Amino acid sequence: MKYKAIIFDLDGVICHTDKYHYLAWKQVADRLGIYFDEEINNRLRGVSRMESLEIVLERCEKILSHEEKLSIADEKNEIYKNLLKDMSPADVSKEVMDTLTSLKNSGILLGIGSSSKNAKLILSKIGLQEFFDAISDGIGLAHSKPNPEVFVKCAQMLNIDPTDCLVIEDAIVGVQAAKAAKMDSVAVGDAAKQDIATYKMECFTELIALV
Ligand code: B16
Ligand code: MG
Repeated sequence: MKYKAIIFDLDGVICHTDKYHYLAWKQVADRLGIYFDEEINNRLRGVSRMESLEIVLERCEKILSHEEKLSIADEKNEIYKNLLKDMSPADVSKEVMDTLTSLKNSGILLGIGSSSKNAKLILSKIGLQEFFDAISDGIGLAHSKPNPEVFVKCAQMLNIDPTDCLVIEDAIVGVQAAKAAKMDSVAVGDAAKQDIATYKMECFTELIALV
């Protein structure tokens, strides 16, 4: 096999809660009278909650204190978590589940590298909290993607050299983070619209031939 480990981004790769991030930010932006649309939401992919808030606030004329910003971020997170409440294993497609199972059976190590502080909550809802060999999430992360920290931490947890890892990402900042970590990457979804990753993938099952 070409790689010893695969590190998956969570949102936009294993499951799709991007629509919930959009709805939650939209509700908060509307309350604050700030313009927000799907194009702005696309810039939030892979970006931490507080950095996402700064992007949302680019169109806010008022200067907010750090405490006010924390409170808005909490408000958004409560709305988002409420939208996650009905998630279940049915939110993982058969194609993704079959591919993950086949890779696991091949003996390659599987990790998660997500910017989300809710990653473990989401994984438990979709029934995959015990599936991965390592989960590197947004909790305790000093730098958000495109910084390589989240992927470097995952490689350390797996006890694997970064150059032996392959990252699967839907965010452009995520592909940049993989590159900065000296890892090859596969772009899906939004990230696949640009030629920045090592590979592009339209269908998840293509991954089996890549590793
Ligand atoms: P939270 P990923 C990222 O997850 C999302 O793509 C991004 O939109 C979100 O702002 C970020 O998590 C932080 O999420 O507010 O739950 O901590 O794609 O890196 O799995
Ligand atoms: Mg993502």
